[in-house]
Amino acid sequence: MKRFPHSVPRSKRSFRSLLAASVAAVLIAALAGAAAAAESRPNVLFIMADDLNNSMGCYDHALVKTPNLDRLAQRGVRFTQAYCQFPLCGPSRNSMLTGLYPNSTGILSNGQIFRQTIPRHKSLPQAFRLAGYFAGRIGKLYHYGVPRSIGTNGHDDPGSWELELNPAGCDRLIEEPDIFSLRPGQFGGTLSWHASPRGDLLHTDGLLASDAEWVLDRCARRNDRPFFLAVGFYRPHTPYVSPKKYFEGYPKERMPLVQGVKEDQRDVPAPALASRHVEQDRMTDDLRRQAIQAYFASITFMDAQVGRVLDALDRLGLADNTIVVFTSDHGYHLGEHGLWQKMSLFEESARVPLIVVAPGVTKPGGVARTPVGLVDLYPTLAGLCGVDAPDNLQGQNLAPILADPSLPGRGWALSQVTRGGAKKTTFGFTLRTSRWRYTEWDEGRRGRELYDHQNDPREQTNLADEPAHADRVAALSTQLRAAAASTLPDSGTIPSVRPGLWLPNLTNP
Ligand SMILES: [Ca+2]
Ligand SMILES: [Ca+2]
Repeated sequence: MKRFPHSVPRSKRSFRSLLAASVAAVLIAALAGAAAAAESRPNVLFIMADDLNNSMGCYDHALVKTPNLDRLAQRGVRFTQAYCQFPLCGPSRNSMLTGLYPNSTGILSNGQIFRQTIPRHKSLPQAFRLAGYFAGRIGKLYHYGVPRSIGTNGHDDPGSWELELNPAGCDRLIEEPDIFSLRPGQFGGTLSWHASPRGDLLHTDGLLASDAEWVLDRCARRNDRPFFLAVGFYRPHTPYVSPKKYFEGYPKERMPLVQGVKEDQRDVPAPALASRHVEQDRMTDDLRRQAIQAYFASITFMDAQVGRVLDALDRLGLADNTIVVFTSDHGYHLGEHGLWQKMSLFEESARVPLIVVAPGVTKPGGVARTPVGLVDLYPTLAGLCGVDAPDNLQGQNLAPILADPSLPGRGWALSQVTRGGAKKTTFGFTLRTSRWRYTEWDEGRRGRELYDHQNDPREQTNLADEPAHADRVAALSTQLRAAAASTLPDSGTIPSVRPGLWLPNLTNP
């Protein structure tokens, strides 16, 4: 006859109940583990600035104050040699968000979207959305005409998001008549600025940060799905409008002017300087100082708004499980080589800030000095989050470098730009290695440039025609052409923009 439990000696009984309790605990732990596994995929907070070069505190700029981005950099890895693939909003953003070089997106100018060339390609946020993430966008991720399209979806891709927010602030809706411009009435394509009497919260970027706080709060309370939240600030893109107090942090007389431009330009091939604007050549030193002051003020204003978003992430307890990326779509000239704005292949225009904080992967205060590209972000984020990515992505996964910033990775970055009109387009390609920048215009037919960053970080002396560097030029040319060839799709040709596909309708707000 079987013994009843009451006859079991006390010690054994407690052993059995312990065993049962342990089994239950293991089961509960396993179930909880499965649930945790589903929920523990990290969130992504993808923050961009527009037209921001590396004028930031954490990139050792002597004047520009970016305390919030500096503190973000302290939490993770700062890349000192990150480059865009095309120094213009639309081509750069389409490349970054598709994980393909411009030669494979076919987007080589503004006002277009990759759905017009490769409509079936899965974008970065779309991949997250289809993997069960909540994917949202606030502000500018794909191209926008700034400032005209602020308040609209811009040249957006609806398939990328399930939430889009497009705030428009006083900079767009009230103060445009007050903005000074080198070309009166035009604000986006030329230098223009305004010290606003209104406070942060009334400006478009202030509204963006408020919207981000609101969305993050919702994500924190409804944490059944991880999120991919993209926040695209508009500053410091022209017009450089920010509250007056930010201008006061940069006394005009202290703004640095580039000297020796005429001498510098002598060894530069003409296409390298073709992004010049006549009205910018004619600026007085006083106007130059005003422009730089306003650009720097816009950066610090944007930084303050980023700080509000990062504070929300901390306050809501999301920081420990959220990957944060901060970058810009391309760099920016402030008079170097006689150039302003973008569309050049010099360092100031091709280089971007890039900060990545990946909890459990990055360590605080990391600095990666190897060349990387914005095209690398898609495979990196998809890899970190276990999200299925298309097979044809062309960037490298930066996860090993995030874990160990001393690793060399691929070791080069490639950027390109177009010259000439739509009917007679030629390309400039530039290859950046850790030491050298090598550039070819129209496959060398319209000039070459070689700069030694170890001895010439401002790219003042073009060494391409120096006999002493002939072997180096030949080797870099071979490397550049192989890299450029690798940016084409399998068909070998750049996809053309096809009419009849998605064409956003832009209206003023
Ligand atoms: Ca831009
Ligand atoms: Ca020069």
